[in-house]
Amino acid sequence: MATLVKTFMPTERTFIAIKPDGVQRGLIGEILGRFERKGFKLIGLKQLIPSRDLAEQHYGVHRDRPFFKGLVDFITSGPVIAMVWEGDGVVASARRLIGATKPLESEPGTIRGDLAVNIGRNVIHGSDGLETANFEINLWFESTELNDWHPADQIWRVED
Ligand code: D4T
Repeated sequence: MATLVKTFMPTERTFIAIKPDGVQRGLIGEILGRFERKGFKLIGLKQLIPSRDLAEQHYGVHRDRPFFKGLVDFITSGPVIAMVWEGDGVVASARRLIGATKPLESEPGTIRGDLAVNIGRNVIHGSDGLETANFEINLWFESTELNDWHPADQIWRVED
């Protein structure tokens, strides 16, 4: 029974957000289920309507792009589901689960490939690298909003 009481090392974390179109279209459960079924661990989740300041910081790298204002208008237009997911390789894996930025080029089986058609309404965001993930988690969440916990079935997901 020693394997049942092993301690789990902290692992990688990523920031995922269901955008206002995903919330309005009733896709929250569908999207959460895909990350749960994959075997990643949800350690933070909240619904909020992002402030303009938060949205502009989040999309700061796109500040000079022509779509920036429309993007900020869109992301602040209604509730967003902000999440932190944890697991080995979760940053890159989440990007694969999400699919390409342009939904018409996303593979079937991915979230955008199955659920979206338009780049400006692509239902979900996922951090594009480890550094971005750390920045975005700190931007959207207080550390007290994140929970360390051990799923009861963890030994069936991760080998010793
Ligand atoms: P996000 O950041 O929303 O997960 O998207 P990606 O990481 O997949 O893609 P991105 O940073 O290049 O784009 C951010 C965001 O801007 C929208 N967008 C992008 C847009 O409306 N028009 C465009 O031409 C581009 C390139 C969609 C996603």
